[in-house]
Amino acid sequence: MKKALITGITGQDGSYLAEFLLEKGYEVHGIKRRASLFNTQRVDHIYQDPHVEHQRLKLHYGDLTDTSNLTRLLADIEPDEVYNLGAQSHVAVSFEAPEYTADVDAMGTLRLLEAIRFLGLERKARFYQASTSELYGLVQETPQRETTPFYPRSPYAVAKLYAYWITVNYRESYGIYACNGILFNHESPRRGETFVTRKITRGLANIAMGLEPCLYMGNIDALRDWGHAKDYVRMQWMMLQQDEAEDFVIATGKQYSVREFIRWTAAELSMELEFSGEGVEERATVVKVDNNMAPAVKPGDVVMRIDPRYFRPAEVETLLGAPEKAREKLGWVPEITAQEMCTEMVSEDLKSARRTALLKAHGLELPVSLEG
Ligand code: NDP
Ligand code: GDR
Repeated sequence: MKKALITGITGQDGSYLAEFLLEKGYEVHGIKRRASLFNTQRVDHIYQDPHVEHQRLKLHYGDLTDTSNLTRLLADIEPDEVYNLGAQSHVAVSFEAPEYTADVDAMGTLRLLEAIRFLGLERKARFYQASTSELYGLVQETPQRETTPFYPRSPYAVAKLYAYWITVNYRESYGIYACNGILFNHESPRRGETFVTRKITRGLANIAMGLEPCLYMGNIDALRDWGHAKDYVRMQWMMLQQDEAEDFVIATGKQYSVREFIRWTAAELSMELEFSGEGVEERATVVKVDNNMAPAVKPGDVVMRIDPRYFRPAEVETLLGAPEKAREKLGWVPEITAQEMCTEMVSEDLKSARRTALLKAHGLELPVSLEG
């Protein structure tokens, strides 16, 4: 039975990858951080009681900032595949916590690679690094492919640039099977609530049910190439099954604006929006609505405004990937479109908003976090 170790198993991708590998028959080990509240919601449905025999999902406490912890876990587990998905992954937060972001995202990658080398696991453990389209930042070529020069625009992207090159360097220096997946944005109902797509689907679903008054956004002109996390974790595994380790761009090759994503979400909730005003004065007003879907909304309601606190000190305005290498060499094509993904996300967030609204109607008020 193959063994995989996933850092970041409690995150969006980690949870889908764990499901995928369990289905393939792997023994899956994941590193979770100690937190003062439970933080395993995304993997609770695949949790296996450690008291039961032949249990194949095993969670270990750990942290990418802790060298001895990582080294000990690698020595104990001796994994065939290591997926380094753990990261401080929020671009805007990286401007607030640049040093921590570098420690986890850049040095954390080095710590893992060094542990593999130190333990003599170079020939056994294959290594996947969660690289990112943020490396392209201020884009030098459109669409972006494996050969496009990098120009990172945030502490997050600079840290990930180090991680990218140290992965290449350990492959070339020590013969480790190590590769970078340069993944463009990918989302799902499990996406963290403060990333833009989930903020929109959750926020507008809450507004539809009267749980939030208005959505406050940053740069809604930003253009992204959005795919579904389920399609992208399949590719992470495929990259480790080749004869030679190589780096791949993973993207859909289609691009939309944040504004378009707001329109799609509103349409899923039966709201037709009109955008008016410019710059920080821009707003979205409801012109038509079906109250069976969105009982708390009426025509004339302003459901989106701009709040400059969501602008970034340096912005990545546009990203569009060219996934030809992945298609030609690995036969990978994304199966879920951005619109289908939006439909799924809205449906899940609406279910949750309806549950909260129902409880509220019965006097069981639950706090709704409005933090963006
Ligand atoms: P998430 O933010 O959902 O998950 C990040 C994971 O990393 C969580 O499990 C988190 O733990 C863990 N983590 C954070 N800090 C540490 C630390 N110090 N030590 C150990 N683990 C830590 O990210 P995604 O699942 O969306 O992304 C997975 C990876 O892919 C990340 O590296 C991200 O940068 C990269 N990426 C993501 C893209 C996307 O569009 N989603 C695109 C390209 C790259 P906890 O749950 O406790 O917070
Ligand atoms: P990104 O994702 O920065 O591309 O990083 P995010 O969803 O945070 O932002 C996408 C774009 O939307 C604009 N935006 C807003 N973003 C957020 N979060 N909140 C807002 O209110 C808002 N308004 C507009 C942003 O400015 C940006 O242009 C994600 C992460 O998953 C990274 O870890 C990963 O590496 C990259 O995708 C690829």
